[in-house]
Amino acid sequence: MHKKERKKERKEERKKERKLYFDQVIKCKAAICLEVNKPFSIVEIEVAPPKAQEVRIKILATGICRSDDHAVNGSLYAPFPIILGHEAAGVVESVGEGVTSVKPGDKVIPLFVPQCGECNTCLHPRGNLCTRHNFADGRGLMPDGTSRFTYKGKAVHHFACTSTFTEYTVVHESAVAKIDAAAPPEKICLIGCGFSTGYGSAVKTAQVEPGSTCAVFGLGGVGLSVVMGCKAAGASRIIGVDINKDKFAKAKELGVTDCVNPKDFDKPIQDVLIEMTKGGVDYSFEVIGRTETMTAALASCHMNYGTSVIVGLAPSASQITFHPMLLFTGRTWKGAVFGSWKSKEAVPKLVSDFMAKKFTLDPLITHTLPFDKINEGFELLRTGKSIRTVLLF
Ligand code: COD
Ligand code: ZN
Repeated sequence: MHKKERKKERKEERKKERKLYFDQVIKCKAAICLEVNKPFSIVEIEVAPPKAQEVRIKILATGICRSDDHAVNGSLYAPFPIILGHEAAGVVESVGEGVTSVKPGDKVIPLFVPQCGECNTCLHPRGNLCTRHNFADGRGLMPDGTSRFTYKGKAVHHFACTSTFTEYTVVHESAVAKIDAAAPPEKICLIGCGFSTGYGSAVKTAQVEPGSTCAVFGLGGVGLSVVMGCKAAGASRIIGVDINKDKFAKAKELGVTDCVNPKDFDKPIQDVLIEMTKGGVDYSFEVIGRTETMTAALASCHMNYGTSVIVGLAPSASQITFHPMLLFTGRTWKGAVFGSWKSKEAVPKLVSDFMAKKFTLDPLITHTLPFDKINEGFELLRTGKSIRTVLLF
């Protein structure tokens, strides 16, 4: 073939490829956070097709989690403009080259803690924070260093390997799990974060045993999920600790046997719990995110054999000072993200357990709103009126 003709042919091919690419770009509605502390803007964005090993998902329902608000107000670092949201359920719209674990039409939950299945952590029987795909790297980009979102011609950042405040998102294959097609998205979206984080802290991180005594500090949505986990594990006494007494009624419904408000006492809360339990609890959980309550929860568990689990995330600049005697005398101090679950394998099982009625999510969902009312949903969270708000598309 003549050189000139070959050049022309290649040009045509590239044109076709570009056309195919733009034919596959989806224009859809998304809630963008343009700057720190600004309300969400509902705008039309472009979502590029998934590259190799990536999956494009149509989001059906997404929960609003405290960590999204931490990103809005700057206490959790996030690069702006950004599409937040990390607790959702959806359907696979298309897949990139090489994707084998999901196909178009599959119902899925995006995973903010990915599981590649091949790194040292994923291969270890216990670890769950994939070392290949760091959930907290803060770059706000896909693993290849680029974004799939465009707004007014400029790239928009991804969040926590997921970005679910949009009608369509793109995630890496390691950050999505196929679930039961019959599962109700408006409920099981909570398995993507809040529920699994709390429930797993009790049944997997602490491995609460039947007959044990537990104390849960903070009775928000995650704390209530810890309560459910303690109950499922057979705890015989569950002490709920909260400074807001309005939280006690629901906590009791879910299995809390004793409610304690630190404001009702003029001595440290650990002394109250040690007295109540004649020496301290077997397991304590800090589900507030404050360093003072983390140390109080540790001190509340029995020396010799008590275990305390940190579930809440403290402000990034904070440090803890505590007397080494607290650990020297035998207590164990642990922490966990996403309830220690290996996400890709555990999430489908948790959904099956929900379908088999092994636990309920209804008590956690206090509000359901259309996606456009996202700012209203965040106000409900900030004013303490909601446990979880689920946004529907
Ligand atoms: N003593 C007792 N109770 C308190 C105190 C106190 N000093 N201060 C606040 N509380 C109570 C509040 O009244 C409230 O009821 C509860 O503590 C906190 O509940 P919420 O509703 O604010 O929060 P949750 O349950 O939705 O989430 C709490 C976390 C601490 C888990 C969350 O904020 C967090 O830190 N998340 C990051 C940890 C993580 O793993 N996240 C996964 C990705 S999101
Ligand atoms: Zn979350």
